[in-house]
Amino acid sequence: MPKVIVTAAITGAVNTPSMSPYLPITPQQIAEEVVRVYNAGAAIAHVHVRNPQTGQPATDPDLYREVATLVKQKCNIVLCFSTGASPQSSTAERASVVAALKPELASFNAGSMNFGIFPIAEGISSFKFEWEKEHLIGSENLIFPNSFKTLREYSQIFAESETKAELEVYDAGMINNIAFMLRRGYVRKPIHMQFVFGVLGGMQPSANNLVFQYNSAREALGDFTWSVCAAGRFQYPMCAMALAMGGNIRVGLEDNLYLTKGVLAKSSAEQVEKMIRIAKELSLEPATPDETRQILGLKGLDKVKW
Ligand code: KMH
Ligand code: ZN
Repeated sequence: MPKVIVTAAITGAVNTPSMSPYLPITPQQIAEEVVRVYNAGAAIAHVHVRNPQTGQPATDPDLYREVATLVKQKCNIVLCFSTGASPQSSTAERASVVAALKPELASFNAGSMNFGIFPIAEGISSFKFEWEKEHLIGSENLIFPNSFKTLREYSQIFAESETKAELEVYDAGMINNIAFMLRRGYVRKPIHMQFVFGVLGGMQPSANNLVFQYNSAREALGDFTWSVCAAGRFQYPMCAMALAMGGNIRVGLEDNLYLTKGVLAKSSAEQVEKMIRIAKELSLEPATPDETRQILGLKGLDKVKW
């Protein structure tokens, strides 16, 4: 049967502790979640880290190392660290995890954009931690910076670390940025992209937009591997569309806190199980981590620094 790569985005940097008691915060909690999604059939865990006391998004490579070391004792899942981190972090801080730990795979955001998460604050009556309100409200005036200089600098860090880029694409113009990076040799084929839908400031989730992104990428880049993620309730339908189109999928509490309408997911693993049920109905099998390494051309777990 054809294989589908299922990624679980464990915690992210958008959602805050007041939104769900199930959001993993400490390295221990994050690592336990990674093992849960592995057991549910995910081949990649997309990992952000947080301040263990407050849950505030963090970039400290030592926190990532703690997660990775705990995970390695239990399973061989592919770890995809975030260099998006939180849009509030500096670009140098965001990339520090790649230079320090040299992971097999890491996110690489393919352009700058508005990144509005302030409307989420309207639905929250009380905050557990002081930082949460400003984190959300402040995003009204926030640009997620990924200038061409940053793209060039990140490319160099990724190349030196032999880390494959998972190129995050939120908008049609970012496909053009990737074409530019290919022409300049910043990135090399085969390239892997994550089409992201539903961020306020990026493309909104719809069948038309997914087909448009896919066709635009084919026209501009030729061959590539790809995956889809979408914010909130669009997570499942957009992933289902990706499955039908031969793409890979990402679920997880980073993108959506719910399992069904009004029911919080107790773990990203529940979302993985749900999408794998749907995939199997479509005669698709989840790829194992080692099959994923082969499909994406990753360097292997023996070449990481943890
Ligand atoms: N936060 C998501 C919308 C990253 O971590 O670099 C996309 C993402 C990017 O996961
Ligand atoms: Zn992320």
